Amino acid sequence: MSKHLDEVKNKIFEKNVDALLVLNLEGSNKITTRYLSGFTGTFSALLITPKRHIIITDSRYWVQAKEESDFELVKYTPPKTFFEVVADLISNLELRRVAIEKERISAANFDWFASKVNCEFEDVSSIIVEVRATKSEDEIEKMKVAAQIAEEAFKKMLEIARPGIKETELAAYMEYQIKLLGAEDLAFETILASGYRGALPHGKASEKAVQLGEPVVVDWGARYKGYNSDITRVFCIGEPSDEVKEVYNVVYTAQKKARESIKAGMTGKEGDAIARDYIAQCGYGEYFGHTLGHGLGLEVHESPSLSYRYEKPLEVGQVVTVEPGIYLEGKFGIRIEDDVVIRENGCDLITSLPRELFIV
Ligand SMILES: [Mn+2]
Repeated sequence: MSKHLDEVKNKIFEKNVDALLVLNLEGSNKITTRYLSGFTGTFSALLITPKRHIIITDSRYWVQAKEESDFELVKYTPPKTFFEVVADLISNLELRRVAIEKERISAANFDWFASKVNCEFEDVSSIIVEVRATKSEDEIEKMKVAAQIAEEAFKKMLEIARPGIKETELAAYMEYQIKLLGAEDLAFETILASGYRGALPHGKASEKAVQLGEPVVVDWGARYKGYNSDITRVFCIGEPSDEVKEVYNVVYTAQKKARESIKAGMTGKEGDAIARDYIAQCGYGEYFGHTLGHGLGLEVHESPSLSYRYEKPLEVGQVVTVEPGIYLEGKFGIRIEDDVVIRENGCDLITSLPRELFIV
């Protein structure tokens, strides 16, 4: 049995519930399903009691479920419906209080299902999010591979960069490399924005041609065995202007200060303030509009947060991005992003690509 499943069960069964039900409707809860059972399909339910671990799925997934998971498989075929099978199990096992993640099911599906079964539900979304935030060394190893694949693909993309090439061509080439290098998928849609478009923090690659000397912001990642990397670097084809260099140095120093100070016990808000205060001192405070970083793992944005709104202390083993940026509308944008693991006295880098401005 997986260590994650053990941890989640310990926390949930303290809540005086009889079972945990993980409903994964058209992929609505692939994350928890994979985390607890190993199953990666898009239609299933997990029913977990202190003694039994059951996976319910249809014929599309029977073979896959047996291969990926050691859960006991309950098959169903027409005329039985998915919800009927789940409801029957709940009543046969005499489950009175069932834990569920309300965040991972639509309000309509929940109301409908709750009306068909005779039990109470307890929302445990936040418990599972919390357990997932702290990574094991095994998860961190997967995240390192996800980072290495992404970094290698970026370097290959730089080899084909030349003035006049479209953002979309560079992004497509890099995404192709990510898949060739063994990623199961991209972590998210690649952001690749040159010149004035770099001032859009989430500007996805467009038909715009890259010009000599303008900074190109690239924010990309790979997914490996479920775990994501999330990196941002900036490159220029030829020498950039002095203004670009100046802004780059401010972001570089802000990011370095944050990376060198963040450690367990510091709150997300305190972490965010390290970079934010430095950028403000340099006169660019109003141009850093987003938070310093976010948790990273099976999802690209998860708990915890390096944010002025997050007042909880960071914990050993949590993985976060550190990504200050400055965006000058109509001119250009600069962001530098790395992924780090929180440790007792500091943090360890997962990413290893140089952080200086790349000039090709
Ligand atoms: Mn990010």
